[in-house]
Amino acid sequence: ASGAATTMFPTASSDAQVVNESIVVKAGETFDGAGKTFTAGNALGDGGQSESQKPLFILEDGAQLKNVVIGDNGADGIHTRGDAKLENVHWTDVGEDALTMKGSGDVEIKDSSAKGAADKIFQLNAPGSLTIDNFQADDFGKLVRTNGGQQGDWDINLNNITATNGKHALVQSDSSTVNVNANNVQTENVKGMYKLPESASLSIQ
Ligand code: ADA
Ligand code: CA
Ligand code: CA
Ligand code: CA
Repeated sequence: ASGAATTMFPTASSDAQVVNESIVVKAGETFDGAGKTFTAGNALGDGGQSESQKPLFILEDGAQLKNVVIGDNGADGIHTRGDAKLENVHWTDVGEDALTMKGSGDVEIKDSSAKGAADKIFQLNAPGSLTIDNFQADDFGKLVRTNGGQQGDWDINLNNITATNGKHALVQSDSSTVNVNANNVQTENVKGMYKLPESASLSIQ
């Protein structure tokens, strides 16, 4: 598609399923939320900026997550432990962050959205690739952040993105070997844009 991302921001359902123990999607399996809203209970955290919160979902290597709305308590969002695919996943109010790559792998996210991130949406703590296609972000600090001060081989591919009202950066990394490819990224009121070391590779189309 050559236009902006077409994904909408759904609203959280008032009869959300409260998650008090992280839901583990086992290696190679698919969790289909059928469009339901899942919100964190207090056992996972309060959705603020405390780093000790737990995720609603843990995706083991090769797991897929689809048709999920994460509701008003986003806690520590989603953790991936290897390769993962997400489709039609929406964060209505990002908690500490929305998704963390905890294990190296290739993570693909499509037809999804996130808003209300006091700081990061995607936090990359292990090397690998993050490929996002057809995604809307609004009201965030950073869309993508590789772990502060860390070196690693990351490939970050942004395709068909609409990002509005970003406070710090679209992509920020301290890694001298990060590669960022941006294809049809539309932004409005996003401060900082690409904050990367000189040696990083950045391709914008
Ligand atoms: C911060 C913190 C890291 C890590 C990260 C995260 O960047 O400095 O240690 O906790 O958040 O994964 O949320
Ligand atoms: Ca954090
Ligand atoms: Ca976090
Ligand atoms: Ca929030």
